[in-house]
Amino acid sequence: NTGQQNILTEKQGNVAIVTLNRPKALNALSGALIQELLQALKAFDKDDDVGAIIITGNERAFCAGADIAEQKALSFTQAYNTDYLRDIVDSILAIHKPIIGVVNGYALGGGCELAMMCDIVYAGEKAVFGQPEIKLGTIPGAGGTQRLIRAIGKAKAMHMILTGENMSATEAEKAGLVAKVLPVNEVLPAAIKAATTIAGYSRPVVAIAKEAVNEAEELGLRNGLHFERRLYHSTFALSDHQEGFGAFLEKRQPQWKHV
Ligand code: CO8
Repeated sequence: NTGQQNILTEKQGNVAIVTLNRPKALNALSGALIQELLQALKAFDKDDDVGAIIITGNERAFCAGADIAEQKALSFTQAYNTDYLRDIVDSILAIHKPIIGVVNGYALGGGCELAMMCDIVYAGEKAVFGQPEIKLGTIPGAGGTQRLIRAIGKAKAMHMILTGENMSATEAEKAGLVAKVLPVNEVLPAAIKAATTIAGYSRPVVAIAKEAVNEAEELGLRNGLHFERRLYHSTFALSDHQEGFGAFLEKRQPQWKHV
């Protein structure tokens, strides 16, 4: 896509890969990069060939956060009126297909927040997670104070946000921020494999499962269980449900129609 200057996109089978590509600024989230990223995610979400999406960076940096140079010049009113933050948080929440974040190198500030906006995170052994905004005289602005506490608990989240200290990939895995840590060269292939597996299931069922899990962040247990049961029962209306149950009983592989 010739309109893209800050990201690269490709498809491998039914998996779409978006690679942040502003290496000179460690993939910092400029307004232009955010726009391209969101455009690509929305296009892949609509693309019937795509069953899962990967967001990654390069070996040195997944993403070093908001573009500090771009943000420095903003007044309160300009920052308030800048839609980047709201756009990125709301738009990524609205994507139906699962997003896997593949993190090598720095995932700092908005970069750590972007990783947390992904549904699953795979990290390379040298990945570094952090919310260093405090060192710049600000606080996380795209979910850091809200999502980190849910991912790793108050003790560690508060410590990270108030000290600005980073967390290694191994620590992040132990704390529950990432699903898997792998050697640097293996992490993207492993994520593509997982994404291919996910893309091989019924698309509406995958989307419903993602929705149910994400709703757990919003609802109390009783309402969450109720919401889950409603979605569970709704899958009975899918022809893929008939197919999946039938194929099991007939001891054959299911042929999903994604309806
Ligand atoms: N913004 C703009 N440029 C950046 C950023 C950034 N966040 N991070 C690095 N760069 C640039 C550097 O200025 C440098 O450019 P140049 O070569 O022209 O001088 C280049 O990338 C390479 O960086 P370094 O020379 O600093 O590389 P080092 O290996 O010495 O250090 C670090 C790497 C430790 C990652 C260091 O670059 C760093 O600390 N970066 C800033 C990290 C940070 O503070 N991030 C938080 C930003 S605030 C934020 O994210 C608020 C969240 C708001 C939500 C975002 C959604 C829009």
